[in-house]
Amino acid sequence: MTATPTTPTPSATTSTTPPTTGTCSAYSRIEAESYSNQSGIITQATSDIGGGQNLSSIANNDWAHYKGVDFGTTRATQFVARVTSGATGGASGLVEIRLDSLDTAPIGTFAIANTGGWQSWQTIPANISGVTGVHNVYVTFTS
Ligand SMILES: [Ca+2]
Repeated sequence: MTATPTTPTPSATTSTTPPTTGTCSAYSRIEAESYSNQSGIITQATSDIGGGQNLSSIANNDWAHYKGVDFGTTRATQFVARVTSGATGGASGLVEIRLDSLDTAPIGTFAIANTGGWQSWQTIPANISGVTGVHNVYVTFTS
């Protein structure tokens, strides 16, 4: 199994006014390690901007869950993540974003290939399918 350490930071972007309600705004930075629950993931110190921690040891079928993320009333159409990967041999990981259940169809996906090292951070945007309201966000990993 190929480990693909990545640190998605679920934060939607839009040109509209951010919402002010909900347990956690989709329009502010959400630290990946602030998950409510997860499977297969560990946290470690990060060299990314701002320090703190990142998710690590991410492998196939691992996931992280973020409770009560408020997307507001205007459709959010982009998800932006900070990621890094030192995977070699052309290996890449697929990140899928789901709402409210691990079994729902993804609202957005993006792939992560080698970024130049395991602490070589890049910002990756992904389109999402117009999300409003408060949701439990699941980020799942396939490699
Ligand atoms: Ca972090």
